Amino acid sequence: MSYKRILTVQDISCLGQCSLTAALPILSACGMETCILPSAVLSTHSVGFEGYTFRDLTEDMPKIWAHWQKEGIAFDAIYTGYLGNAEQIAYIKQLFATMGKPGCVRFVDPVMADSGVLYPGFDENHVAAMKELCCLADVILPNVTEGALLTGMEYRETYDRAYVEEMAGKLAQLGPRTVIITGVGFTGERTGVFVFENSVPYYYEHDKIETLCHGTGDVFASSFVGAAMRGMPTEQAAKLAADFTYQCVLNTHTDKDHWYGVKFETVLKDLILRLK
Ligand code: PXL
Repeated sequence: MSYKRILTVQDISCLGQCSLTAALPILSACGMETCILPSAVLSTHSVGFEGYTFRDLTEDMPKIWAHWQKEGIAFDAIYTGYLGNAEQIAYIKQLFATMGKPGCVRFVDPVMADSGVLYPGFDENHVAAMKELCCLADVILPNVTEGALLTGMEYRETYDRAYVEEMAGKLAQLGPRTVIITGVGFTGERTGVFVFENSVPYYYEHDKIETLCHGTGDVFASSFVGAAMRGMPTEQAAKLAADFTYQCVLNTHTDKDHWYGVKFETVLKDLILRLK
């Protein structure tokens, strides 16, 4: 496997085991040189905490990559997660156009909503901007809520395979070659990922652990991107990332004080073994 250089653009939630504080260690464990472009610095993530700080880094973003351009830096992949505002999303379009090596893979996790509701601070303008970004991606990784927002479909808590297939088809029409919808469960006891690549569907499920565990989407997306960039076929990488995320939740859910994040650190060694 050749040594790949990835850029990931997301916030730093100083406490919360999500976004960059999850992506950086997970991608590094996958053997990637991982460069970061922080979109904002928050004291904690925005779900379940009150009064968190938010330092917007929008202005710094183009200055940071202007320096990289002077240094002749380019990336094998660019992976975006939580972005603080629509202006940042517009910057990512420029980044996609200018900072990739030939064949650069563009992964967009359109982090903006869960369980039927938008995260604090986001509105329909954010959704519209995120939709435009998805049109430029090779791979997108929405959850069911984000999929509904991006396609204009009704959000449903329970649904059948036809609903998810329709959503995946509509998302693929935006442009990405690969659509991965996370948190897809057809019964209360099971959950999984629905992959739609070149119009071919693949569903992988495992037991659902009844818990509110924040940050699972970031753990899934980061381990998927790492595995895929090692050259693993999409279905296999999605299965590996789903299994790893499940293992992280198993490792966390009995600790009731740890509601705000996923304890992935103590099982990172298993991610490395899974990649072999
Ligand atoms: O895990 C996604 C995420 C990332 N960053 C921030 C968030 C969230 C989800 O709530 O609030 C700041």
